[in-house]
Amino acid sequence: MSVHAPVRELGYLRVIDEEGQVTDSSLLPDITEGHFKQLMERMLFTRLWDERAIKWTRQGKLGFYAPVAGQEAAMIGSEAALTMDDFILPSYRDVPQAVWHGWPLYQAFLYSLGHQHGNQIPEGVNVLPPQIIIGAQIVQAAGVAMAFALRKEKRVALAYIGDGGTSQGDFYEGMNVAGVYRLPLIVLVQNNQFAISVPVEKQTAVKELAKKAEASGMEGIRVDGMDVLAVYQAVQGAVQKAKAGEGPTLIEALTFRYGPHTMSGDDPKRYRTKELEEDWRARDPIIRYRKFLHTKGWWTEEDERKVETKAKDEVQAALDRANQFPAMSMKALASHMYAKMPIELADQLIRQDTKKEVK
Ligand SMILES: Cc1ncc(C[n+]2csc(CCOP(=O)(O)OP(=O)(O)O)c2C)c(N)n1
Repeated sequence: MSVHAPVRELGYLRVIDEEGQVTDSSLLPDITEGHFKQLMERMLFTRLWDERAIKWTRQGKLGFYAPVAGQEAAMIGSEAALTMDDFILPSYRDVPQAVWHGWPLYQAFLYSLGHQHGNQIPEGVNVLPPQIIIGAQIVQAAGVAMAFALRKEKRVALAYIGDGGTSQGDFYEGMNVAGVYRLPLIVLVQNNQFAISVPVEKQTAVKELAKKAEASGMEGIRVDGMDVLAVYQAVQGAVQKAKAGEGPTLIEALTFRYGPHTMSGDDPKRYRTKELEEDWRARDPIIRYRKFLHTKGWWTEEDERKVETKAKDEVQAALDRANQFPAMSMKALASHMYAKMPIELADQLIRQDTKKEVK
């Protein structure tokens, strides 16, 4: 069983504490009341959507699903610090950021159902399909950032990766290129403490993942990933720096996923203690941010109800729309991959068709 240093003993950027109290008012982002509220609306919507998606996966209404509860501050705070012109490269868990950045929710459900239309990101939406290959998005993100630099466009690429992903070769390769060419890249590491069942201290020897930035000659920042304002501030600073031509940043957000790794049979009880889970739940990003908004007088029961109704309706409507798509054929899975279908694959498809006829 893993032993973790309590997060509060480690050095990191934090704007509000667990009680919603501001730690240092000079750290508060310079944004409007509406913008402060929007962070709450999006985190709450995401939590409710996650609850539905978990339920629907259990009922067989969705396919692949990676729960996000606990990580909303890291996800929503980082996306909110971008402009829609900036580019997001998500991993399989980073569906909320991709959706808030313009990927239609019904397509996210089609992705979950394994339908190819899910990954056909609409023209003008600056998001790549969620990456399943751990670490591969960091190399791609360095490429996207290089394109922005070559075209002299004031845009950044933001790539998401987990703690486990920072042990992959692709992570180091992408970081190295970004560092040496001073590319407008932000790598946001959501350190949720586990790579499936492997605790972070068992898969990498460095204590602070932010230090992995040093080897690439880039700045590394550590933030409280349960504090949406800390994440927002760190990413916004990194965006400004990148757009001023001052290079890439690695941000490590300390967070926790409450649920299983994915809905495909993972049981966190086998590798995490109840105490550890309770310790992290006490830092919940939504509860603490709600307290902060209450002290400002910016959040009411009515605001809460409105988001609940909106989430319920929109998430259901998105699933209904996804369900209207005709199921994909086995042939469609392979047909667009090759100019000339390999004989083994053609053979399998013929057998598949014959099996159906026999039934
Ligand atoms: C290259 C590669 N190796 C292994 C896997 C199998 N795999 C899927 S998720 C995962 C753990 C990733 O953990 P982490 O990077 O911490 O991200 P998290 O799921 O916690 O968000 C692994 C090993 C994979 N998808 N790709």
